[in-house]
Amino acid sequence: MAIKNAYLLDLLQRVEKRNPNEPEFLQAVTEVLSTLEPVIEKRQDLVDAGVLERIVEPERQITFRVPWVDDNGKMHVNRGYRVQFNSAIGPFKGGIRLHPSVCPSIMKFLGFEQVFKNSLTTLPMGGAKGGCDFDPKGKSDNEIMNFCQSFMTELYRHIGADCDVPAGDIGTGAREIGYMFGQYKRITGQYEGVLTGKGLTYGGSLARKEATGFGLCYFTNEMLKANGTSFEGKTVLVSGSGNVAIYACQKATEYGAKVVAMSDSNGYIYDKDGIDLDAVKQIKEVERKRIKEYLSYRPNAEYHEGCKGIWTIPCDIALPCATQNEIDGESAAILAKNGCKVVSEGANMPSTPEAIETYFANNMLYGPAKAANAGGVATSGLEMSQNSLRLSWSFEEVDEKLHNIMISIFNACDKASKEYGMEGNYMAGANIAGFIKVAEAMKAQGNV
Ligand code: NDP
Ligand code: 2IT
Repeated sequence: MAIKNAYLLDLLQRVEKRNPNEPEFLQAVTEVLSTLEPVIEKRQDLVDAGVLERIVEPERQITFRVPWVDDNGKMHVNRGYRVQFNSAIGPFKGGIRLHPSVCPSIMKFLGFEQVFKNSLTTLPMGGAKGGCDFDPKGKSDNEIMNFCQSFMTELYRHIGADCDVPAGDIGTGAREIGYMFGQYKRITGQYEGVLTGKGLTYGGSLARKEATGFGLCYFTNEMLKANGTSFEGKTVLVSGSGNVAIYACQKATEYGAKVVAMSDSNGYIYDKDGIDLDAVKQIKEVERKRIKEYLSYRPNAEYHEGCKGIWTIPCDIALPCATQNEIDGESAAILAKNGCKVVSEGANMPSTPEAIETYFANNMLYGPAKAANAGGVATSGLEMSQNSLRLSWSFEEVDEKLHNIMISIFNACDKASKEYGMEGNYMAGANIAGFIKVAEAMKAQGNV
């Protein structure tokens, strides 16, 4: 959507000038600002309070050296980050990404989006993101531990249960969180809920592992229901085969859909009989191998090199659960041409602006990441509550709270889209609903 409002255009130009060479960050800011025009027109008070100028600038960004020694005694140096974007509605909160592509632009787009996403959860969490350009692939457990300890040896001074609570993201799962938690405790002497996604024996929450994928399907199910349809009998593509993808596949299947494809960064599998999720869990969660190993469990399935081809498989519903910009305009056009009616985002910003335009031009239902994948961080919020209470809730209890949060997120997006004259545009609804709560809190707290 093009920005017409002069104030928003000027603000965007200032952001572009101040953040050159940060294409992902500018993409995320442009998308949000393009949907805020009707809010700005009604709420001059928020403009006067300088809320918008402040919301596009992180409160604090930390960059640090992460030296670690591999199993052969060789020293490596990576670069670590924590971008503490906004703490208006609660302590900073957001994941840690370990991937060679990690850079300031990616950290900042993720931190920026987290502000609005966390606001939508209804829980008191500000937005942040962190990470490192470290590649966990092919590293031994010992190397992963050495790396995580070094990373935390700097990060610990910037975080805390009431200040900033990191969690998992790409490349950071329960193993990494465990090593980081151990190092935090060792340095500070504090046993506190400073990280979420912890193991169940030391303060983790049941259902956190499943939460993003399950939440994505709970949100999508509400969106489908509101538009007179359901998952039942639908053919679904799920990209990725990591934490989010696996549990999205599981819940979509439980809802009566048939997931026929999954992927990793090397290629994708197509199983017309429906994905055997036990095989995927064994390959990815236990053996940490490549998705092409799936053929040794299901010889009749197909494997294709290259991850983009997954979007050429005919489907009713696409659930991108791998990474940013994985669906471009060309892939979106192929999805539409093949009859895909729904795209709902498990990954953060998986659709390029051209892809999003294509969804709207083809009247597809579009579940935007900030709303659709908020179940992970929402359940992190529930883990924080359990840690503070020094209690733990049953799987059913957490799952029910997660389900209710996802229903309320869908309703908030739907309501805001109607109130601001963009009915059915859940992207605008999510941005507006997420923005208003944070903006009110920023205004109330003065010019900090
Ligand atoms: P994992 O590390 O568990 O899995 C990531 C998956 O995506 C892997 O299959 C990986 O393949 C693939 N992938 C990663 N980078 C690329 C790339 N550049 N190109 C192609 N494929 C890629 O991460 P998660 O499942 O936790 O995260 C997936 C997405 O969901 C991310 O966008 C993340 O930000 C988002 N998300 C995660 C949440 C969580 O709670 N974990 C919450 C909300 C959003 P390979 O193994 O080959 O690298
Ligand atoms: O992008 C995300 O919302 C996450 N990676 C989860 C963050 C969290 O704090 O649980």
